[in-house]
This record gives sequence, C-alpha cells and structure tokens, in this order.
Amino acid sequence: MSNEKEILQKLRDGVVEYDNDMVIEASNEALAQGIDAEKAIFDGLVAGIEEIGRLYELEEIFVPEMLLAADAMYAGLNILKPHMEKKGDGGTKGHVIMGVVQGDVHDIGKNIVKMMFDVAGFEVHDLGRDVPLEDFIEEQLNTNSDLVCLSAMMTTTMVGMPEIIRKLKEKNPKVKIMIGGAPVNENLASQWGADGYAKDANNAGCY
Ligand code: B12
Repeated sequence: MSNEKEILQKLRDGVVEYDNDMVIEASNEALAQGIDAEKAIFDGLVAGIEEIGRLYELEEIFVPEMLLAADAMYAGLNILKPHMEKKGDGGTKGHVIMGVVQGDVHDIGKNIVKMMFDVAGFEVHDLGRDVPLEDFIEEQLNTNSDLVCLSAMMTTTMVGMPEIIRKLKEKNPKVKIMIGGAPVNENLASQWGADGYAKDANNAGCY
C-alpha cells in the first residue's frame, strides 16, 4: 500500500508527465488513505505545475505540454477540491471579486487562489482572465463586494493594475484590493495603493 510521500510524489509526477490517469488514480488514492485534500493539492498538484513552469522557462517543454499539464492538474483538483475542509462556521465571510487583468490569459494561479477563498468561506465572483478594467468596476458596484483580487503574470499587463485600483477606490473608497502574480510584490502593492499582496494562494487565504 502506498504511503503519503509516494502518493504526493505520484500526484506531482502525474502533472509533470501530463498523465491524467495517473493524477486521477493518485487523487483517489490520497482520499482513500485519508491524506488531507489541501496537502494533496499543494504538495502534489501545485508542486507539479510549479515544476512545469520551471521546465517551460528552461525551454525543456513548450506550450502544448504546458497546457496538457494544466489539464492533468485540473483533473486532480476536480476530485480533491470537494474534500477540502471548509473553514469557519459555514456562513459567508464576505464577497470577493477575482480576475486576471486585461491582456493576460494566465489563469492557473488565479484559479488556485479562488479555490482558497472558496474554502475559506467567501463567495467568489470570478470574472475569469483578460478582464477589462470596466468589468471590475461594474462587478464591484453590482455585488458590493468587500474585496477585489487582481492577478497578473506579465510585466506588460501588471502595469494596468494601478489604474484599476485608482478607479475602484474612486467609486468606493471602502473597497479592499489585493494583488498577486509572479511579477508583483509588496512594494508595488503599496506604491499602487492596494491594501494587500500575497505571494501565493496559501497566504492569500489568510487575508
Ligand atoms: C502557464 C504559462 C502560460 C500558459 C497559460 C495557461 C493558463 N491558462 O494560465 C500559456 C501557454 C497560455 C502562456 C502564454 C503566454 N505566456 Co506564459 N507562462 C506560463 C508559466 C510557464 C507558468 C505560469 C503558471 O501557471 N504558474 C503556476 C501557478 C500556480 O503559479 P502563479 O501563476 O505564479 O500563481 C501563484 C502566485 O503568483 C499567486 N497569485 C497569482 N495570482 C494572484 C492573485 C492574487 C490576488 C494573489 C493574492 C496571489 C496570486 O498565487 C498563485 C498560486 O500560489 C510562466 C512562467 C512561470 N514559471 O511562472 C510563463 C510566463 C508568465 N509567460 C510569459 C509569456 C511572455 C507568455 C506569452 C506572451 C508567450 C510566451 N512567449 O510564452 C503568452 C502570453 C499570453 C497572454 N496574453 O497572457 C512570461 C511573462 C514574462 C514577463 N515578465 O512578462 C513568463 C514569466 C515566462 C517567461 N519567463 O517568459 N503562458
């Protein structure tokens, strides 16, 4: 019988080898062995997609492999996510709007952050990726959400964030804004007037 370390490794390898069957099998094994679903997701699936990001940057793999690996990761998430323990008393903690800024289609990280907010008891309004500025404003006014989360993965698209932050604050000074994604950091967040920054999904959930 497999132990926890082997199952986590199998989840990670399944993503890296874009082997959906391997990921599905390992996800079911993780549940059968009572491994914490959040651990299986972060130490297995997310570890795998991070390795894929590294291989892509080294040009050892290319776009098609990258997308197949993302598919494998989502196959595992579909099985594991329903087993993540909801935190809190079950009531809604608040409303969160989430989206990847205009021009940017990198949504894997945003989807993981979304999952953390979901599990933490927030109602998430997901605008998806490549989201025009006006959509963030409109959704905030429509839902009166307490928090808006902006994601960007490129230096060319993160520069759209300050304007979104400024316009959102202009319409509703009370709204809190959190930003994230590989090219942004705490300094940029405060420089642009955001209320928060987190480097990964684990830290975002603690907001
Ligand atoms: C996957 C990927 C793609 C996929 C995207 C698939 C998808 N549906 O997301 C595809 C193949 C489509 C793609 C296309 C392109 N990509 Co690309 N891509 C990547 C890659 C390899 C991995 C990104 C990823 O998913 N990482 C895994 C997730 C889990 O991590 P994450 O996104 O960082 O998210 C975590 C944190 O950042 C944080 N987080 C993220 N968002 C938020 C938001 C909030 C509020 C918070 C709190 C936290 C948070 O939490 C997340 C989970 O822990 C990166 C390189 C890399 N290593 O990052 C390049 C990269 C981002 N891509 C890049 C580029 C240039 C492109 C392209 C222009 C073409 C190209 N030359 O490859 C196009 C652009 C398309 C577009 N218009 O957006 C560059 C950007 C360079 C730059 N500095 O601007 C990178 C850095 C690669 C490189 N070194 O050249 N890409």
